[in-house]
Amino acid sequence: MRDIPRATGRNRHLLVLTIAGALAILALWFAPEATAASERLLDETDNGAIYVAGELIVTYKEDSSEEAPPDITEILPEQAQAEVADDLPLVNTQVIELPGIKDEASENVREESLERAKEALAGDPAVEAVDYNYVRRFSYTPNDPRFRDQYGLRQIEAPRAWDRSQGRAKVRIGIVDSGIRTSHPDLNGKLISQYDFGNGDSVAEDTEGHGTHVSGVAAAETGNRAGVAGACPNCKLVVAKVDRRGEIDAAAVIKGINWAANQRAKVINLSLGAPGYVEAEARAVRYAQRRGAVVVAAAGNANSTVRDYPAAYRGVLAVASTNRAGTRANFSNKGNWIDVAAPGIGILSTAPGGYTSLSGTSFSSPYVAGVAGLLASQGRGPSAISRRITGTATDLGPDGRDPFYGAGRLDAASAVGIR
Ligand SMILES: [Ca+2]
Ligand SMILES: [Ca+2]
Ligand SMILES: [Ca+2]
Ligand SMILES: [Ca+2]
Repeated sequence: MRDIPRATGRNRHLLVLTIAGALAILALWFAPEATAASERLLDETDNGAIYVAGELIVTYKEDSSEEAPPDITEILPEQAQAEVADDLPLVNTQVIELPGIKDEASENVREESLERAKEALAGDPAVEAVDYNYVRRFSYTPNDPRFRDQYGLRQIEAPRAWDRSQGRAKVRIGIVDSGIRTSHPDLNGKLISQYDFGNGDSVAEDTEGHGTHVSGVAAAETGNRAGVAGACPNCKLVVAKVDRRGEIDAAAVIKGINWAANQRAKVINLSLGAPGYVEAEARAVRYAQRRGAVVVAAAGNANSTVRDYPAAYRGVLAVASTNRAGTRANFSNKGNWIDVAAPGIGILSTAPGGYTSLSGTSFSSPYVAGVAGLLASQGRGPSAISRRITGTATDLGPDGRDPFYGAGRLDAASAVGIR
């Protein structure tokens, strides 16, 4: 009755170890700098409530409060390795941790084992109640005054995602674009490094306003009581300027991608493109991926099925635009090479002289890049991030993957693991 069903038999253990070993190797391969297990392992009840895996809150009967609580851990079988993790004497309660259950690889086995343990403990006469250590959250709404005008962040469920993760400052998003206004009050703490490949100097001044806007969509200073919020509030930026007076060529883009990868960007955003395949550019994308960066690109604004590059290179997340109503923006390119969609009409963000609203797939792409930054902050590598972004998108238009929305509209909350 009290037996906790976990991995039974030696073969099962070996299998679990082998899988764990393989996963560890994969994790290293995809994310050499990933800090795995940076967040607590969470499980879920049948009705969707989320709790800390392998933990129980045991509350003793009030009349036993004069005495020390009984050693409740003895009730459980040895494999559960139950131990008291915390005492809460004012409510006559202990937090019990069960590493033998927590370390179980299978979510189902973990959940069933903990339920058994919960029932076993609840049967003890000294025990009043046994509960899961349910997760509670801050309801984070940023204090940035213009946040109310950022419908795009609400549409992609960014505020709910931020309850789970606001990103980490060690995660750098590479912006390969027209540069950045570094003195902007909503960007001035964000820049790690910059280079100007258009003019061949070390200052990526933004004369177009495009890169400043894109930078803000991805990672504007958030929660600073100023201006707008960014999709990845805590991510930092490395910015490559690749235009010269607004003109861009593939050679400059290649240099920008290479540089951003070498600056250890975990995400590279390319809000630029046009038709015309360049092998070296495809190779620059592969180099960046090998260095641990996920590459995200605007699908283009020609309302065309002709492939835009870099968006259509293999492995790049090609981002189409949706509007405020949640349907396709009429300029957005289409085709089976589109991966995902994000808001792209009337997007408010940082401008060299303040703030402005702009439209285009250029401003959809950095939403995806920002959410990729949240996912990189959770320790995921480029392939996992791509799969996560497309796998959790909200299906729009024709059922399933389609040429207009790809997998659907970006859902930041689902992507970071909030259901
Ligand atoms: Ca310059
Ligand atoms: Ca702000
Ligand atoms: Ca793609
Ligand atoms: Ca669809």
